[in-house]
Amino acid sequence: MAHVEPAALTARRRSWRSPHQLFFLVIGAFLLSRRGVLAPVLSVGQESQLLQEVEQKVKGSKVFLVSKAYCPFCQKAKEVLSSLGVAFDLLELVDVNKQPLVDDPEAVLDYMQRITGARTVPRLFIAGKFIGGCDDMIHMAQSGELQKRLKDAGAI
Ligand SMILES: N[C@@H](CCC(=O)N[C@@H](CS)C(=O)NCC(=O)O)C(=O)O
Repeated sequence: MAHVEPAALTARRRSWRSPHQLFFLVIGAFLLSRRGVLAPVLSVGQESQLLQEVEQKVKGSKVFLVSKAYCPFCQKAKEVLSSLGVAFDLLELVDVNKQPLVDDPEAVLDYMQRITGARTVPRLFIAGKFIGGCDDMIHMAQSGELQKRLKDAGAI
């Protein structure tokens, strides 16, 4: 005679097996991540924390400049802002030797590409609005438009 397992017993077996499966899944993911196999996936959280901070600066700062320390256009942009007496938030992605100063400069540049249409530096934001790069800043300063935007933002 065929042995028929009561439905309640089968259900219990299924339910005690799933925590074990979950356990092995977590251990497996942990081991793979230590070997670097899942590193690109698991680092997304970290990377997005940086981008969240950048987004906060873009939206929350009166004046926010994304820069690379070795870049002559960025140095000019900083000079323009300083000559107008503006205190600004500065994000230096790399130092004068092109060494990274943040976890992932490329991710920030990708984000700049997404929100401003280009990944060159400098990128200037006033009151949450993208203004332009160095050439734009110089032209706007010559016409007085930059000073107006800064005044409207309460930055000067
Ligand atoms: N015409 C641009 C020039 C900016 C520029 O070329 N910046 C360089 C760094 S000095 C850059 O970002 N190059 C692209 C790259 O490094 O990926 C401006 O006025 O902002």
